[in-house]
Amino acid sequence: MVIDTAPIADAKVSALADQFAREGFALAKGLFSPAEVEEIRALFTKMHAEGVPGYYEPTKPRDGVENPDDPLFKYPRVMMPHRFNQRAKDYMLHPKVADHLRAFFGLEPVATQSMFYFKPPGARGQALHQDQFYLLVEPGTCIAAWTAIDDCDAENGAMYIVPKTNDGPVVCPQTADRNESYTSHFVPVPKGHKAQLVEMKAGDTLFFNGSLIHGSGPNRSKTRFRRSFISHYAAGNVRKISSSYHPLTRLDGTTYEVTPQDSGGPCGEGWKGSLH
Ligand SMILES: O=C(O)CCC(=O)C(=O)O
Repeated sequence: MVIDTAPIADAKVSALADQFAREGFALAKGLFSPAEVEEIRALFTKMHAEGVPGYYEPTKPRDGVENPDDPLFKYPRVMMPHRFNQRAKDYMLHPKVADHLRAFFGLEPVATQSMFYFKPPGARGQALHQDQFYLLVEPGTCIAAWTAIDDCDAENGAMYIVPKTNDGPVVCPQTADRNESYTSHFVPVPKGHKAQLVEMKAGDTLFFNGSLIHGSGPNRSKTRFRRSFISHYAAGNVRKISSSYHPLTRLDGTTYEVTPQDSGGPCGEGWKGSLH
């Protein structure tokens, strides 16, 4: 399968860049072709069936999920697949994603992270949070590219974003409701703002700023997965980032070394080791 490298109309990208600057997010509809979505879905279905020794083992507890009856026990997230799978790396460095990131950062981007979420029926979501709390990119912030691999809506645990929180501070989180969220951190919606559900079709990519408050609720569907391929990026002038994201990857696929972040961020050092 060939990744689609056809250039995107500049006007389309710059309209999204205006929205991204104003509101901290932008939704690029149909950025990944149906064939690309199918390839990503098949890639991770195979990985789930076979595992990746040392990196991803479907029956090995992860994300603090120890209960075999928890849907996330059988379907944990795949973290950093670009480190051991070339196709995952190719998709993290997708030229269409890169075109958008250049417009949003105003600089050449570098990739910091990739992930795949299966979010099977009955799985808990991820409470509202800010990515920059974990990545601690300096200078500036990170940007996420969250691509839907299934159609997503309120029932199967689509994303929530809180528009215009990108200009607010990164805050020390409160404790999340672990019945609803498999992660422990929760950032409340600030006064005067409102969380907004983002319904998406498979192949749509939601870009959001590292300070933007976002998360998702549980998958309440009995039958539908809510799979997503997620990557994070920093601008190419990044000097520091939390050590778990090292090394970074340039768009040409080469390794980019930067200094580990020495600050613990707004909570100090105590939170380190908590999940993103
Ligand atoms: O996919 C989700 O449910 C949450 C993902 C997320 O918030 C993130 O990657 O930062």
